[in-house]
Amino acid sequence: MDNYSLGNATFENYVGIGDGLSEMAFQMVAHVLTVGYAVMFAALIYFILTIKTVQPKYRTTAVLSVVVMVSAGLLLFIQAQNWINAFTFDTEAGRYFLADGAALFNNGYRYLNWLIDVPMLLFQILFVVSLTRSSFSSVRNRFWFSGTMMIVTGYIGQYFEVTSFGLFVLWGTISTIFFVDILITMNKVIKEGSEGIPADAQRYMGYIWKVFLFSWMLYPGAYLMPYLIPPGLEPSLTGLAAEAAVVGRQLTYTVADVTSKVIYGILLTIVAQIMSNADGYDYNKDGETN
Ligand code: RET
Repeated sequence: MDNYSLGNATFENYVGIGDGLSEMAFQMVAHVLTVGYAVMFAALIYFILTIKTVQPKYRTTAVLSVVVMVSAGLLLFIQAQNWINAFTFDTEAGRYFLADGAALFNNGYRYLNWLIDVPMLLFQILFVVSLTRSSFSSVRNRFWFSGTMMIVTGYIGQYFEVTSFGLFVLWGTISTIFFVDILITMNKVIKEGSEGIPADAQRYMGYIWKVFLFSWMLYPGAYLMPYLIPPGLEPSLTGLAAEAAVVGRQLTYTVADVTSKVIYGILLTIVAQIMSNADGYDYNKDGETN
C-alpha cells in the first residue's frame, strides 16, 4: 500500500489502511471515547447542582464549567461516532480496516473544541481569585491570545504528523511557545491569587496548579504519541507499536480531558466554597434565598 495515498490524514488512518486494528485496540478506543463524554455529562449535573453552594460572585466559574461540559460532551460524542464510522470489521482477517467511502478519522474536532474550552478554563480561575497586582483584563487577553494561537498552530501541525516530520515539529514548536506563556501566566495568577486567602483554600490552590500542569502537559504528549512509542524516529504504521500509539493517544486525551476540565472545575468549586464560608456565606441558610 502506498504510504502517501492518504495525504494529510492522521496516522490512525494509516494504521487502518495497513495492518488494521485488532478487536481490542478498536474497542478500547471506542470505549475510552464513550467514557469521555459520559463523564462530561455527569459532571455537567454536578456543576449545575453545586452552583448555590458558593456566593453569587463566584458563580460565573460554575457557569463556565457548564459551558465546557456541554461543548466537550458533544464533541466527544461526535469523535466517538467518527471513530466507529471510519473503520469496518473484516471477518476474513478478523481485524478492523479503514471503511470504504466513509470520512477518515480526524483529531481536528478536538482542536476546534479547545478554541472554546481553553479560554473558558483559563478565564474560570479569574472569577475565583482576586488579582492584586495584575490587571484582570490584561491577564484575560493574554490567556485568550496565547490559548488561541497555541491551538491554531497545533491544529495546522497535526495534519503533517505522517507526511512531513519537519512541518509537524515546526508548528508544534511554535505552539509550545504560546503554551509556555500560558504556564507562566497561570503560575502568576495562582501565586497572586493565593495571597491572603484562608489556609485551606491556599492548599487547594496548590493542588490546582499541580493538576493544571499535569493535565495540560498530556496534550502535547498525545500530539507526539506516534513518535513516542518505539522505534520513534518515524511513526510506526504497523504492528503492536502502531496499535499502542493509536490507543495510547485517545487514552491520554481522555485522562487529560477529565483532569483539565472536570477535576480542575471541582477543585475551583471547593476553593470558592471555602472562600464563601470565610466571607460568612452559609449555604444552609443563604442558599435558599440566593
Ligand atoms: C498542541 C500542539 C503541540 C504543542 C502543544 C500543544 C498543546 C496543547 C494543549 C491543549 C490543551 C487543551 C485543553 C483542552 C480542554 O478542553 C496544540 C497539542 C504545546 C496544552 C486544556
